[in-house]
Amino acid sequence: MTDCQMVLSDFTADEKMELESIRMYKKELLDDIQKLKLQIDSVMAEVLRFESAEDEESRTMGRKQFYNGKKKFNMDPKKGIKYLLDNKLLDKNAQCIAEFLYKEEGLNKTAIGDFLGERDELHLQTLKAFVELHEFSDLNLVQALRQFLWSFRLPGEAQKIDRMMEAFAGRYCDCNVNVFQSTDTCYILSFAIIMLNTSLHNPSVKDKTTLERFVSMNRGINNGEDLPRDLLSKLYDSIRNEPFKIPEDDGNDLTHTFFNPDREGWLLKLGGRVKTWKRRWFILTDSCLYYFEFTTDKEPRGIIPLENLCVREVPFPRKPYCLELYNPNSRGQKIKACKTETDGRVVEGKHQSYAICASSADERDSWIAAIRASITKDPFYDLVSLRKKKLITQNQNHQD
Ligand code: 4IP
Repeated sequence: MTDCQMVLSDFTADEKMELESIRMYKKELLDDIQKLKLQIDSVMAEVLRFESAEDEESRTMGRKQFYNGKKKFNMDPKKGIKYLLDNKLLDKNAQCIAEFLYKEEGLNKTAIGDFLGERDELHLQTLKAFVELHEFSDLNLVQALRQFLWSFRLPGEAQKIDRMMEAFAGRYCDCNVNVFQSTDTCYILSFAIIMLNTSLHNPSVKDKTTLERFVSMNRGINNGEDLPRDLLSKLYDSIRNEPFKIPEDDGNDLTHTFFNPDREGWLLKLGGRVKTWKRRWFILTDSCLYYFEFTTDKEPRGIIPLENLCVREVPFPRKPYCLELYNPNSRGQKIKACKTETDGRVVEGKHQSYAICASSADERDSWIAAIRASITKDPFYDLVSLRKKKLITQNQNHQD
């Protein structure tokens, strides 16, 4: 006989009834608990349904905001990135921004180039991180340049180009340690290749660079030594056989040109034959001055190539802040320019000089400075010659 049976048999009839009622009560409680559990489960399922609907809604909102951010970026890269950061759609660090620029589809490559070319700290770090996302190991310089120049569009400004090509050369040399003696060599050769590409594939360049000229142009750039002819010849053939593919976001070179002006703004211009002042929207880019009737016009009303021209301050009655564009070598002759007549015909300009009026002395002086810089500027030439000078001085110091 067990202890339990012994104990049970010791209970009185009343006690047994009480025990039975406790058992019943326990069972009822367990049933209630079970019911409550079921109710809790169904409430939880309901809550989850709500939460996931809310999540979905906020995901849709997030997606919408992200899409808006991309659109803003394509119109104004700085504003676009700020919007994405403010709305916590991108983390505020260079690595995240660089990955966004490198991987995200549908971004305008001109806008990427503009963003990467800026000089502020975040932009510089982003450029560094962006370049490091490129893998150049075991690629020759042309292959690496093809990859790099396809990932964004080089901006038109010399300083921006310089920073980007410097970053490219650094990355290429890190990935291919024994190819060049210094990053400057890589930098100079990269420019030589870009120029070779223009020479071989731009139909307006008549005098095509030969392999011999390409080799001789690059004499002594490897810290005073020549690069192996075999290497240069391979690079030359690669470019000759296949030009660089440059991203064309809008498929319109002119639009691109006007997207990256050196300066733009409203000015008054004096007519050529009829001396009336007209308010025109001026854009200075690529050593040309364009003027439009409206900022939104696609086609300029007039184009003035600045080659061979000079600019100076000039006084005009009742127009105190004027500048003049003139040709110092052929006074009295017409300046080479073109304009669109009101009937749409493009004709030669008829100005012997252009009188242009700004709204303040400061504005006039800024335009004069910008025009001067544009006239004398040949970004590629200047950048490369600076770098070559640096290499030569380094070598001389080395030999001394
Ligand atoms: C016109 O005067 C305008 O000033 C033109 O400027 C100017 O052409 C014409 O010069 C001048 O005759 P009216 O409109 O009063 O006739 P825009 O083309 O900006 O309207 P430019 O060459 O300055 O563009 P000529 O040289 O085309 O006659």
